[in-house]
Amino acid sequence: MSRFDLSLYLVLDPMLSEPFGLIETARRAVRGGATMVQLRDKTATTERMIETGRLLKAALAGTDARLIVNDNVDAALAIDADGVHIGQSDLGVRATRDRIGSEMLLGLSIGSVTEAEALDPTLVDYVGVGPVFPTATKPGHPPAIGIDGLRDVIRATHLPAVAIGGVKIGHVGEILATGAKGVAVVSAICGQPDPEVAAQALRDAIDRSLT
Ligand code: TZP
Ligand code: MG
Repeated sequence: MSRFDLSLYLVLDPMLSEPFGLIETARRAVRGGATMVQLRDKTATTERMIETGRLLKAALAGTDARLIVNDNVDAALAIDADGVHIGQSDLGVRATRDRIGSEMLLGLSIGSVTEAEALDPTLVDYVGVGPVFPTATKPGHPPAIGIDGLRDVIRATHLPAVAIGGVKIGHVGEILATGAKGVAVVSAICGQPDPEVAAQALRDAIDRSLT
């Protein structure tokens, strides 16, 4: 396996994950075929992020799934996560890379060709592109860029890209056809009756599209 596989990227949401909890949701999703798991909690303290992140790391041990921490570099380092994911308004790509060193993965959210052209590809490992479709999971998100917008942004960068925002199983084929290496989802896994079944269905759709 290469260093990381973006094909099915789970972004955890604490509220949507309540039925099983974050750890069990992640465990089930990975059993179903999720390849990346991002701990994203906009309200948690660093202490709590670390606590949850360590449990997640233990739960994912022995799998090929990579653990990424959203925004919080201190937490990512304390957890010894595989990487950090930042947005346009976070610490900044260079400052983040300086803090995490050359080995940890760095993901960056982008939503336009301008942002794709502005990023330094020597500092970033992958991009999250979106929101592709409107979504209730991220209130106040920037306007959705659609499949055409996704294709334009992906063309403007050579970095591997994962598409995010309102992605459901029926979108997998058209998303991967833009050149995206995978789909990132919250509610299509976290909010489902069984995250493993949901992940497995996405996994099957992805594998059908990638072959
Ligand atoms: N960033 C852009 S859209 C989004 C994030 C974190 C939320 C995606 O959630 P969902 O439920 O997969 O639409
Ligand atoms: Mg952020």
